[in-house]
Amino acid sequence: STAFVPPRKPVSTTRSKEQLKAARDSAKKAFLAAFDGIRDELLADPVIAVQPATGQTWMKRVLDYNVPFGKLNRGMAVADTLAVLRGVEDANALSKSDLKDAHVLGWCIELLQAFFLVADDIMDDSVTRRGQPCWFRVEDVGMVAINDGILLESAIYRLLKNHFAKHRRYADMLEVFHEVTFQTATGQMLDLITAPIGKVDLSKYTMETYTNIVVYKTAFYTFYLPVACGMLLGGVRSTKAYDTAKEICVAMGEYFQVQDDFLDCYGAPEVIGKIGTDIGDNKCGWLVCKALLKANDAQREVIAKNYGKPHDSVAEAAVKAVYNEMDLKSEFEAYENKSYEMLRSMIDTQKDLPVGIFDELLAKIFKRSK
Ligand code: GPP
Ligand code: MG
Ligand code: MG
Ligand code: MG
Repeated sequence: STAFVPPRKPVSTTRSKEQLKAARDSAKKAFLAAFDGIRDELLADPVIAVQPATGQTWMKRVLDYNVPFGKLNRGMAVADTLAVLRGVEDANALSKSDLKDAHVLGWCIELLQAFFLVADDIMDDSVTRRGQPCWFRVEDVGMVAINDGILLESAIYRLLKNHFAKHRRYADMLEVFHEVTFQTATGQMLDLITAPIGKVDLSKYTMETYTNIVVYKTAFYTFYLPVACGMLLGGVRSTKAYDTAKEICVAMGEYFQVQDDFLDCYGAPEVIGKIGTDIGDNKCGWLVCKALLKANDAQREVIAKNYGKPHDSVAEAAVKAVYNEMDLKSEFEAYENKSYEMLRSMIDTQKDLPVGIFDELLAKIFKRSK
């Protein structure tokens, strides 16, 4: 396998902040515009099209409620990655056929994300998602949501078959979606069994356990999958390049999930679109792991008494008061700056892929508030 030769100079360095933002907005608009075609294609699927109108309408509702929302960072990262590999300014400058392919794979990733979120919200007993009730909480949905999740996942493989059955990397595409799904479900398993309802065991909440959970449940599907999809479209064959991408994406994913855990407690629900549940759900989250490293006996006692009590706002407030007392916000800020430095150096010292692939990903998440 031959090494990838990166374009000589990152093209975007000459552009102002405003120009970059305008380019990003326009790429997002194009990505969202592609969803209509994706949805219609899925509704026209031979399996769906022969069903009674009630079934077709339900499928449409599942897709429209759960897929084209959120930040869409994962989905758009496919086109961003491909643009860097092609040496063009940004996703907007890709050829029509490259952009189409990147949009299809991008929506496949957003379908995977929709599937995970529908299922995760049932398991975490969450209330809202992306500023609306979780799908399973919608009046006539309930546990039908479990099957809807399976439909969302199945839709990925309909799109892949429709668009890439003859692509030379079709098998690699299928493999990366399957592998990443397996890794994510493994992380979700660890997340759930480390947080049994009604059984609080603070000795389990260590940073080692934590890191392992988040790498599997978040990092692979959030960062490695979009980058790998862009690389497959870009014709990258070197195994080393995929390994390097994985290493950086895993580190980035860990940082991203620490942010998610911080925002679960400190984010504003109107901004993050969801109401935090980690304290009540007994989760092995970053904040509780950090708190237990610093706690004195009294603080540890408060956590032990109040952690893992679902839907108990008094208990939750008591835990949050301890977090505030320990100034975990400052701990998080320090972690955030340290992670940024570490990621920058990982990105800058590797020679297997253009730095631009990771610059954009890092820029989008550094100090994020949602
Ligand atoms: C994030 O956990 C991880 C996922 C959404 C992956 C779920 C995987 C499955 C196989 C269902 P989280 O519960 O912290 O996310 P959020 O805060 O968005 O609910
Ligand atoms: Mg969860
Ligand atoms: Mg959750
Ligand atoms: Mg969370």
